[in-house]
Amino acid sequence: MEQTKRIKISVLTIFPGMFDILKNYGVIKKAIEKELVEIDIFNLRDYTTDKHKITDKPGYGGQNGMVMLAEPFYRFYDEFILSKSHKPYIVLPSPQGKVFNNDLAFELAKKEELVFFCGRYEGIDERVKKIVDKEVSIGDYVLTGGEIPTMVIIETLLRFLPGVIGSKTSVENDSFYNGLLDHSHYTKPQNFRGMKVPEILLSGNHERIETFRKKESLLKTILKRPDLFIKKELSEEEKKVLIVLIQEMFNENSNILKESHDV
Ligand code: 6GU
Repeated sequence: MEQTKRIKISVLTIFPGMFDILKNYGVIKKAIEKELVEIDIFNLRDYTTDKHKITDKPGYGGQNGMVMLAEPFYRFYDEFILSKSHKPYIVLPSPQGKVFNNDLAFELAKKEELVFFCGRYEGIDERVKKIVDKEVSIGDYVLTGGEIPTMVIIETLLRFLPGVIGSKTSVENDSFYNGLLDHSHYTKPQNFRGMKVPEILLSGNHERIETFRKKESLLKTILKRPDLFIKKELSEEEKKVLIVLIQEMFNENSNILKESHDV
């Protein structure tokens, strides 16, 4: 039995309804049902102080656009966070944050409790950042709010919780987990519109299949994401697979070697 770890996630947003999409489908819905994760959505408007429940005002300094007020975030912090014995880890999705990747998702998945502050419009009053543990960006482009990035981050980190994805090996084989892209996948039929499944996958020889997949993973990474390959520390086994791959290429195409000698 894999050890069960539970994680509690709270989200503060002016659009609570957006998170129905995250909570009501597929793997995350099942994870909630299995009580591996609790996801609670809080409406930022419930933490405003005026009768119109205003969450933003024009920014100081003559800039265009609205800035989200610090007060509702601090009220949530005082009421919800300070009351706890263990302080949750607060994430602020923002284009100015550390760029999100699998390693950061893995780190976040280790926390017992996470809170996401979703900003909108031009931004959030800078003073909110004082109570934030980490600003996280999902890439070098700008979205109108933190809700979709929050969902991206939650979905990614939940895949690392034991029990959320059916088998541990399918998470470990995923792209990026070991610094390489995933190998290709096929299902029935064996011949689809003239395109055949590689024979080796039908052979039943698990060792050869494993080597074939490692070769594919290495080759795909080199060809499609050389930046990842440069950062990758190769294991002895991976080096052996690469050697065989290169040997095979040169055996079939031995001209390359000859030409380079002829120069
Ligand atoms: Cl986390 N927020 C917003 N608003 N835009 C982004 C982002 C986050 N990451 C990339 N672009």
